[in-house]
Amino acid sequence: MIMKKIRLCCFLLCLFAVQFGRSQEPLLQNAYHRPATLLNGNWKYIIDPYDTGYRNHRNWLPFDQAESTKASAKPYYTDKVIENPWDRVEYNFNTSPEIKVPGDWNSQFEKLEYYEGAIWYRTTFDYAVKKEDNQVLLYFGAANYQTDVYLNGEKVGQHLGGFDPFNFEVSEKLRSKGNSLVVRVDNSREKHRVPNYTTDWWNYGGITREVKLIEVPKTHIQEYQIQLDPNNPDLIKGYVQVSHGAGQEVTLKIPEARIEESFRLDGTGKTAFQIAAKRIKKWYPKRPKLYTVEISCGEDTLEDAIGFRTVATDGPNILLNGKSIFLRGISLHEENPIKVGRANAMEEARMLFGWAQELNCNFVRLAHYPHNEHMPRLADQLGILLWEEIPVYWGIDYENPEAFAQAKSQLETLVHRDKNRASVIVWSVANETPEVPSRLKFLRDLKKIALAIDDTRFISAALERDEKSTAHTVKIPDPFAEDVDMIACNEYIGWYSGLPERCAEVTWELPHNKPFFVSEFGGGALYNYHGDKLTRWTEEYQEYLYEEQLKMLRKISTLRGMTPWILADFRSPRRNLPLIQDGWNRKGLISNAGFKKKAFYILKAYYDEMEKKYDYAVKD
Ligand code: GCB
Repeated sequence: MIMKKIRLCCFLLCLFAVQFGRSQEPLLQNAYHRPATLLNGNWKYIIDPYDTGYRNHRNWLPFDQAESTKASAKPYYTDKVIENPWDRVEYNFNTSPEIKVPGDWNSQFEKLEYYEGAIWYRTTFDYAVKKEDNQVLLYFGAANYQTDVYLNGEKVGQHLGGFDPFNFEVSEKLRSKGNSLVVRVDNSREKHRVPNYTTDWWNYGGITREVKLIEVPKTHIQEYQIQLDPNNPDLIKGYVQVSHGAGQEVTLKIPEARIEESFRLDGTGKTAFQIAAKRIKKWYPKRPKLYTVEISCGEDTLEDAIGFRTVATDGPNILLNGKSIFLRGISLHEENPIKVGRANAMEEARMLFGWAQELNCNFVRLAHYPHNEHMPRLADQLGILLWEEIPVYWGIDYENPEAFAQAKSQLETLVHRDKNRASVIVWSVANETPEVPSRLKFLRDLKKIALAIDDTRFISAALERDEKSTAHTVKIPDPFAEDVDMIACNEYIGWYSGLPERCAEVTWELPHNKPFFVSEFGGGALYNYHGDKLTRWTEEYQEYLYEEQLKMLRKISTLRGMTPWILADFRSPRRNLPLIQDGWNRKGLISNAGFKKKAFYILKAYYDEMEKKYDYAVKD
């Protein structure tokens, strides 16, 4: 009975934390271009598998929620210093070891390779506020999964979600000297989290992206959307929202196109506008033209680099700037297989996109969660179109409002963060989710959420086929197919279903008059392992599989692209076959040492051909 009550209590507190407990500020748009003080570097850390520094061991309540325990030295966030010989404090950040921020913990220390649970981080710093009524935001690019943030012993807020950025206002708690910033990160897999128990990727924990302080004037540009009007590409359309900006004037400049316009903000600090898109050259993969856009209001000025293009579907066609295109894509995880670990540096983004370009891709699927903001920004520069997604993956707890709240917040943040990136053309709300009654509403509600922020891109999801190994027809019976703009499907014929020759036996039945897209197919191969084409795990098997897949896919008249699985081998605790997998998913076209497997060249040859067929230039 007591246990039941405690569990109920924990659940309610948890729910409270999701609904109301985040003193999180709305995410600042384009934090990327704001001058900032980086807090990256070597932080102190304490591994806390029993939550000793977080919860009261008697009632399991977090110390930061139980009034009675506030004065105690136990919570690690108080960052207690041992002052007297008789002090009883059973932790000490000052004498604890150091860990790199940003960086996942698993790849930094062997003892943490498989660790799932909580780790405490601490850094100290001085900070001089530039102007008295400025706001200072503490910004995290991402931390996986639950992050509790404390500044100078006080709770700043909590964030749930492993791959999305968040920021808290810390102006009131900041000191000019000797700040103690303590961050608890917990990557436990839980039923109501998104994703939940099982993923086919490594559950890298920790502060995986940069941490910085951003100081903005009280009246500052909070968010904006600036792009071509999808219905009239002669117009630039958008809005600007200014925090504390009611009634003020906002100016928008695109100097290279000699555009300069001013608008009056309404009572909520917002203005919507339309400007003639004269002298604007369109963005497209062969010519990824970006313009410096400058927005200013009062003392605040912010620059962005924005490309202008339209994207639409017309029956089975995908139209970029009005011309039909084929998405020559590849899926990739945000992982550096050579270093091993979560990728977080710009050079790593360049390496991953560089490989995709060698394959002659014009499209990348950023699987299976929001990647670092520098990925879409670099894609904008390189002319790579993108599919972005949230980790609504396999078994999600659809009935649970908390799971929905977490999926919603991840999707909102992603769409909000990247809605000005020309490269991004697809918001995907799910990957291979099993059909259960509550799931359809869950996905439809997510679709509404994405569209409410940005209705100019495609909504999609990686759906499943119903192919039975004996049937000759492949269908996509998923009712969510009605709701998506692009029918995307993960198949794996020739790997999980039959041998590669099966591809020749099946016919696809696709009644939808929409673009068809294969979001995944592939098979595993260990680099430099050779044999005949029917010996699984050889490069020859994978090569044969790609040949047969492409023959099959060529026959589908509505096919407008694909992102085979996957660019490079990646770490997964589900892949345990000794001598072949050893903890790696081997479906990469590139090995974990960066070497290309035979199948790489099969796909590249096909993409070279598709490039010629669909190549186009826009008259500006
Ligand atoms: C899938 C999943 C992907 C897996 C892949 C595989 O369908 O979407 O995350 O890694 O299959 O290798 O089985």
